[in-house]
Amino acid sequence: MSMCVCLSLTPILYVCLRPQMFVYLSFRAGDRLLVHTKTSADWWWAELGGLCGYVPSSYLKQDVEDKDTSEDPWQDEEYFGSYGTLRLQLEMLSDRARTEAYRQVILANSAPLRGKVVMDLGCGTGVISLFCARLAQPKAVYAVEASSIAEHTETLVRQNGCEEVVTVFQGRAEELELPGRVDILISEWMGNCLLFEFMVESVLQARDRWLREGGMMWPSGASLCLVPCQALDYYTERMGFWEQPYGLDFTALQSLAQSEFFSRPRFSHLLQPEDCLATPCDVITLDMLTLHVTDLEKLRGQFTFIVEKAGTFHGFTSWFRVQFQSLERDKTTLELDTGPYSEPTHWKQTLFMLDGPISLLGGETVSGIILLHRNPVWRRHMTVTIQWSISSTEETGNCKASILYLLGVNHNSHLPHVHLYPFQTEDVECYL
Ligand code: GJV
Repeated sequence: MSMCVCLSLTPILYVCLRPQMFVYLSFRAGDRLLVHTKTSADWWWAELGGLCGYVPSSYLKQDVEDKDTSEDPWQDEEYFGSYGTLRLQLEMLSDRARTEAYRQVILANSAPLRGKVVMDLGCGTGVISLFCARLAQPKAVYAVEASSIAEHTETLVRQNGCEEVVTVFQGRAEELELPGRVDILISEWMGNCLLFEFMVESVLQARDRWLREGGMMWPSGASLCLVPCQALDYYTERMGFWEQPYGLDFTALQSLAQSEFFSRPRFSHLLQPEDCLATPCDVITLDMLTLHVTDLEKLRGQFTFIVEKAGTFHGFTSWFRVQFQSLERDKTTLELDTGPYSEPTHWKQTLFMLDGPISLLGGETVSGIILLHRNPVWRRHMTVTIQWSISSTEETGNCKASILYLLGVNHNSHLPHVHLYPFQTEDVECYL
């Protein structure tokens, strides 16, 4: 295991000197633990193999030889390394719904954009900056990009005759000096489940440094959406398979299959509208002008779904919507919706499977909370917890369960690390 700076605390790697069993977190001599919090002089909150618990501090000594302590909690090398490839740039550019949404925003605001200074954070190949220069008449566009793709962006700007207006700045937005403040900060920062990758932090920091008083953020708002759903095909493919493959009974593998396949969210799930068991709702909404970086540590949402038709409840699906407020008063706000009722995007949707399917009747309610807990160590990752209960209108039954997920899996397989940070039940309960 490896670690780095976590919030104001500095997790340090320790080596266990003597065996110690079952005192909160069990560990053995030689185990290397990640210490999150030195709760008291005697008891520390630590993590081992994805599990957290209290450990007696006297049994630990600091592992001074840990080479990994220098590992970057932002994983910038692999993060920007992957965005330097055309594979990812192509994936984003060829996402018509996404790219067209930004083009429409610029087109609809072409008149008020005249003479304005725009910052395009994470411009990639510069497509949004080029839309600005071509479709409106801004005074200047600062196209900021940290990955090596920026070396080509400059050429594209010249080839499209926009060099008078668009200036490319290669580097991390946090470390750059711009010529001055901007009127509009535009960025396509959204990840799976809206926040994964946490590029939003870079956007908020840039806002506080470079956006002039009264300036506009695009997107101006964002929301995370959720719906209870059926996922019969996925369930059958991963669980049903073990029932009688080639006439044999492999059901003994089903619990293993459940923990292997369903203990992580399924990214790139395409939810069919008919598999929604209720009307989707926004569980978390963000105002990009007022949101603080510290708000991102723990976000909480509530939901109550009324089941619209009888069906099998396999899990929850989530996605996001972002809004682009007009620069002109009373003009319509445009929106990019990545949900099942809109044109599919490269994000698709994210499916969280339950331990097992549950039959639902029309009129029953599924209510609960969703928590997004940002990983204190790996800053581009988070844990999603959904705690829910079902109650029928006749109030004949009530069941409750929680599912714990970590979004620390490969995103388009360009983040090779998998870092488990299980959510503590106490954390959930203090929010109830
Ligand atoms: N500074 C400059 N460029 C960045 C930064 C940053 N702090 N963070 C990300 N990028 N919607 N999840 C760039 C990154 O290299 C990539 O080209 C683009 O922004 C991300 C766009 C889509 N990712 C997303």
